[in-house]
Amino acid sequence: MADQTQSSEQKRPIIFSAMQPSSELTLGNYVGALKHWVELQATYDCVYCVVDEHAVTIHPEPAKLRKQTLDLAAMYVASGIDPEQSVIFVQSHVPAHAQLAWVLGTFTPMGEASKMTQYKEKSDKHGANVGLFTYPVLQAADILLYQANLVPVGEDQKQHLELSRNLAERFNHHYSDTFTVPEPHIPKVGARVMSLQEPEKKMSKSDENSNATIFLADTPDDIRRKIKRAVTDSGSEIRYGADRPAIANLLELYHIASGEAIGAIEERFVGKGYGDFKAELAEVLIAMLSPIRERYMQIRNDKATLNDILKKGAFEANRRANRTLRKVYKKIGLVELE
Ligand code: ATP
Ligand code: LTN
Repeated sequence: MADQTQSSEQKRPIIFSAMQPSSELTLGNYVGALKHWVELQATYDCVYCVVDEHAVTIHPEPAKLRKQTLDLAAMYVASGIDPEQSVIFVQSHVPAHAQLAWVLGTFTPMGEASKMTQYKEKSDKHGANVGLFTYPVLQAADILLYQANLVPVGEDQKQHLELSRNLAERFNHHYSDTFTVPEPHIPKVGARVMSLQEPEKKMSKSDENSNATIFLADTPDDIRRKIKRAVTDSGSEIRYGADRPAIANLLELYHIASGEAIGAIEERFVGKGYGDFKAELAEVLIAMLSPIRERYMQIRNDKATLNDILKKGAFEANRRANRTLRKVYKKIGLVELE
């Protein structure tokens, strides 16, 4: 068994991705990220992390951070990430992330770090600190430690990925081949779930309007209520079009949840109204999300199993990460004791 893991790890290309435990997950996080992460397990050697050290850059309440870290890990498993097949772990359980980030920081020109747009947005909102400034360097350490070939992320993370690539290339060039240069893996259009209340905005966990966002932990009744209240476009046709952003978003959700082609859905609803369409949409969404919610509640309430999953993940992640870190330390001239 151990040999099998070893050889598949060598053969299959490596995926690394992560989310911050900064709040409850939404349907957008599932459709735009987790669902892909689950599918990628069939082809890749996957490493999925809960980045709690990134989350502390804005000083969340400690009890809340602890809870949300375990919530997110449980949601990974509930969504279908298989701890027997993929590595699931918490960033702070692997000291090598902070250790490599230190080294990579010395290869990051001030000018390059200053260009990061997420830093500018976050420091406007939360006040600037050095941790927020070096956030993308820690992100590069996350990725490079595992020799990831591909990193599935949203469009907004492209700039951070570019920094990770530059750092890998710079280090490899300065010393010798050490890091795999990672490629971003950005889902195709359609993987952007829009708000149910303002369809020109993406669905976001931080939306103030509670009807705008479906959370993965929502009950079937919550989902029915939110879909019923979702805004629609003028006219009454169930037709996809760029001029009809609200209904286009709902049709895409129907397509994602049921697997039925958008054209076929449109045809079935010719002559029917929004009411019928929304009632069916709520049911297909419930069919997709209910098993996740049930598994989530089961795993989240089974502290011992969740702890074991994260312990096993931390063990494997430390093994892989330390292999890379040792190489780096050796190349830059740090003394290794006999
Ligand atoms: P916020 O709502 O506070 O802006 P967020 O929900 O975008 O945060 P992130 O931690 O930035 O949360 O995103 C985690 C992952 O989920 C990213 O890969 C991101 O691309 C994806 N994601 C988030 N919202 C959506 C959405 N509405 N549609 C598709 N993918 C999404
Ligand atoms: N910055 C990312 C979260 C993140 C990440 C990573 C994503 C931290 N480290 C490594 C991919 C790979 C975000 O805000 N979504």
